[in-house]
Amino acid sequence: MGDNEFVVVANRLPVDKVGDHYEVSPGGLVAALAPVLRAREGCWVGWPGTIGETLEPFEFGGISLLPVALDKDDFEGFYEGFSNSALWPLYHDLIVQPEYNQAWWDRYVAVNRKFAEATAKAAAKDATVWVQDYQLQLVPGMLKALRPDVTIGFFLHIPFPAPALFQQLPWRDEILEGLKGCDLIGFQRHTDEDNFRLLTEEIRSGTFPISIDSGEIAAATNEQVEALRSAVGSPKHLLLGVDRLDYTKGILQRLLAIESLLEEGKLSDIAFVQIATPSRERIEHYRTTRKQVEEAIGRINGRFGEVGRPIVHYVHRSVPKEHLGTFYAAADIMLVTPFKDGMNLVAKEYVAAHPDADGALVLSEFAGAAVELDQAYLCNPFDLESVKEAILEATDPDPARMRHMHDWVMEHDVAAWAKSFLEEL
Ligand code: GDG
Repeated sequence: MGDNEFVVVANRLPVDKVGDHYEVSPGGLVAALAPVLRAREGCWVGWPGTIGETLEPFEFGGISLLPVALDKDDFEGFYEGFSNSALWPLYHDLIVQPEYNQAWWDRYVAVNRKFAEATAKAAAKDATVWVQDYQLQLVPGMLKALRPDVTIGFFLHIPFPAPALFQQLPWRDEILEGLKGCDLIGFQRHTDEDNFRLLTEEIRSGTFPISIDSGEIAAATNEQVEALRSAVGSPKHLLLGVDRLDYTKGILQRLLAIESLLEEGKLSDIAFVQIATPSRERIEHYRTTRKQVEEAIGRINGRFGEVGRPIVHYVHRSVPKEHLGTFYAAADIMLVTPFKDGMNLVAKEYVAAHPDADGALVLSEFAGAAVELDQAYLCNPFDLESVKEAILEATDPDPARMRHMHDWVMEHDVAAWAKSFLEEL
């Protein structure tokens, strides 16, 4: 038993190794939880992101971090394998075929046990523990067995599938048993919660749509915005996409919609900036997606670009947070077109970056964000015509719609999200 009154358990610690030292990775989750962790003698249990490295607990920005070591087999079986090649596609409604593999499952169990044991050691008597996301669904059950005194919350950041899909999973009973160890399970949308409740009503559940640190979206100056717009040829309409390069995000679909609009002559004088952060690059489906996206970009530029004036400006790197703010502010139309997404924070970040109510958001109905941001130009990414229509509508936006969404996002930030979950717990 430890002395931490509040423990956050997540696959990743909120740090990244830069050279030979660690830096805090500035995500919304850490921004929301840091004050709670500081106020309540808390710690964060997670993997530091380096394979095969065993680290001692360390302190960062007033938060104690408790590293869980993963070796190469853990990384491949638990992370790339079971979490991202079985659970991820299954929970996103089979956009690609999940792969069910016994050895990966065994690693998933073993790694969840490591996390549960580390948490059991760190938590004070009667502590509150908050477990995050699909990689750690067995932790609540394992932890409850080790430490019946602690109160356990669980939040699922990604969608929860309909029972007919969930039941494909060879280890569906074990996952449900694992989740039943918690005292409260939280989902992004009511539909996710409803899907879960069709399987069991034994645990308390709730819907808590996650948000962003709305006040922290880097403000951009007029000079920065102008410099960016002129760098892409001062187009009439600047379109933007910002995503991890993941097959759930519908990047190819938005490219095809733009290509088709250009072909039909319905759209002209545009530039499209697509920032696609490298993600899970050793997994085959991610490589295929990248190939298709890059092929489409090449084709579109070849067909419709001019020398020195391409249509699509493609960045396959991570961009510093401060620069993202400039991209958001400069974009006339933000394209968020996932086939399925738990929430999609990019949509909320774009809205937060438009205090003057300019700009327009094209948003998939299948993103969790569409529930709150219902004033966006909504589309169905499975229907190319619907994406095209939404883009055309967004070329002449109604500022009242952005105003409404901006006010909503500023008020419902990630701190409010964390507070509502923890109060319910
Ligand atoms: C999962 C769920 C749910 C992106 N590129 C860069 C960069 N980003 C930042 C964005 C945003 C975050 O990454 C991405 O968050 P999303 O919510 O859009 O998507 P996932 O990564 O799939 O997140 C999702 C989320 O968990 C939270 O619950 O909303 O549904 O899938 O904050 O700004 N940040 C920087 N450079 C980049 O190039 N600095």
